Amino acid sequence: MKLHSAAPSPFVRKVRIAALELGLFDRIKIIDTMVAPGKTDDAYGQSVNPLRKIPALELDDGAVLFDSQLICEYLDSIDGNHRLFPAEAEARWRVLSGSAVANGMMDAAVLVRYETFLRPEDKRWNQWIDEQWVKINNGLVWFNQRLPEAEDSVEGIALACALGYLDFRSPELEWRREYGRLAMWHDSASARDAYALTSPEG
Ligand SMILES: N[C@@H](CCC(=O)N[C@@H](CS)C(=O)NCC(=O)O)C(=O)O
Repeated sequence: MKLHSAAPSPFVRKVRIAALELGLFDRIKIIDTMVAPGKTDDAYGQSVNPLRKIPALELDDGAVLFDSQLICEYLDSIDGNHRLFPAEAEARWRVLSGSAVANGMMDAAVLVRYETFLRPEDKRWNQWIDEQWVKINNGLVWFNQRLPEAEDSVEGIALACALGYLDFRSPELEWRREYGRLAMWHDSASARDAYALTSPEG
């Protein structure tokens, strides 16, 4: 399998952690793919992912899976033990709700990055940026009150990637000062091999 990737992407990190946790990482070849606005690889949009987003996973039979959540679910199905996506209904809805919030925090953080780092300064819209930060902060409040039950569910993985991306791109946020429970949870999750091996870079 080939995973279209970029080292700083929190969504790619989510898939890499999932593959490491499930013992599937050695079956995946990493392909560096450029998708940042203004620098996109057109051939990738035409032949791999029409949305030109990463991650995308090309299977050995040529089929392509996109969106980190779907790729994680696929990897979990190869493993067959429902480690990332619980089978039992109540646990499953809880994990899927939490991962939707964590994925949304990552979306907002990546959009802020594009808006502040890539968009020319005279074209920026500060109110829109502030609204993305409100989503991120609301997510921090929400998770601080409702920690994931497992560090290695798709919810736990997505939350660790969202928090790791905030540390990486926005250390000035200092979210740990207000969200002590979440900080303790993140310290514990980050000690797992799969998390430590995939710290964001680039
Ligand atoms: N919902 C997607 C989001 C993926 C995503 O936004 N990836 C970013 C890189 S971190 C990207 O491809 N950005 C390029 C673009 O939005 O055009 C997923 O979970 O895989």
